[in-house]
Amino acid sequence: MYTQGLDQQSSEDKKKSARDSGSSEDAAALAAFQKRVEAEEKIEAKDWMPDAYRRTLVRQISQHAHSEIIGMQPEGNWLTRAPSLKRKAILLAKVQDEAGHGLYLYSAAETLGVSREQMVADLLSGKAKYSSIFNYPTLTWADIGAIGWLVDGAAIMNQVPLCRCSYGPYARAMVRVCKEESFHQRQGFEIMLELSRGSEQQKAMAQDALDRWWWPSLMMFGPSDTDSRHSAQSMAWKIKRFSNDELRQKFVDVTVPQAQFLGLRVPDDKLRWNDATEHYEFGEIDWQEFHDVLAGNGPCNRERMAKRRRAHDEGAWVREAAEAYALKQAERQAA
Ligand code: BYC
Repeated sequence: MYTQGLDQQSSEDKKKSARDSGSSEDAAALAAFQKRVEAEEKIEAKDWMPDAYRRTLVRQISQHAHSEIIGMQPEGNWLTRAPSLKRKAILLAKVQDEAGHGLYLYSAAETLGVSREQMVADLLSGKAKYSSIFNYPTLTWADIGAIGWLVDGAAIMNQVPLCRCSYGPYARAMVRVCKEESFHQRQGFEIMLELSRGSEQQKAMAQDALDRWWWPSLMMFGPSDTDSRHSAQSMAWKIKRFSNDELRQKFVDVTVPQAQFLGLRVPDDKLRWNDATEHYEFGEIDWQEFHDVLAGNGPCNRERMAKRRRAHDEGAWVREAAEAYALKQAERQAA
């Protein structure tokens, strides 16, 4: 047993130094890994994986987790102003789900060897990104409808394929996240339906929310394929199953008929159905706006980060209490 352990250790060491030195064993390990990915085998936490695959996953999963956590803020803004007790209970459940998604995703990223503390530090220092969409304000109750309908709708389009991601822990976390996102999307659409069938003023609120959230929702899918620096490699590794533009197109094709059903106008003069391609054509996205938001200069970037930092500081006592409790439990068990 002991010898076998040593043998395994030394062969692992050999593999590692071969990888580090970029020798032919490195190429063999990469080829074997790619073969597993092609065969649709799930890669698990303890399996060998290329460093770049690990880094890509940590980047994407932690960005996804941060998006869920920051994403609680725009809707949280309406918890105390929801128009009825029922609406408040539904919204509260949705915002709590988002906290839960953040936690599953941090756990999935931790399986790759990064600590929660490190990920949170990267968010708070501004090093790590979160989704651009959460840097827009929620000005009226209709924005809560638009977020559920459009933002969660876009999230589902992007995340359902992630249930088939090659990395097992991420793929499995996404199954439950997607089920919950489905409920979120429906509650948003239902708010929009009620408003668009209501008074002229309510209908105008719904239209105004669609006007403000449409283009930022299209930006959620990321840069166009020609500018997406990670897509080609992430698709080869089967982390991503569709390109940014493919998912954006699917979203437009599904969502435009929903807007028509609501009797609302999508704010795009170039939007038209193409019989030949059987897709909607749509206007050019304002990529300057997207880059400004990513650079920290969106309408609410500073507010969102300031609130997150404050919440983190104010929660210090909870983390300390949990650590003290865990220590006490461990001491009791040891005794
Ligand atoms: N916002 O090469 P690309 C939710 C960055 S939360 C900000 O295409 P990739 C919800 C990208 O990170 C939903 N940054 O990258 C919660 C990269 O920068 P770095 C959040 C963006 O990774 C609460 C650079 O641009 N969903 O549903 O191949 C309430 C180049 O892009 C954005 C996820 O996180 C953006 N929109 O593709 C309601 C899904 N787009 O890292 C709802 C998981 C791109 O090189 N993530 N960037 O500095 C993904 O699927 C992919 O990471 C993306 C980007 C499609 C977003």
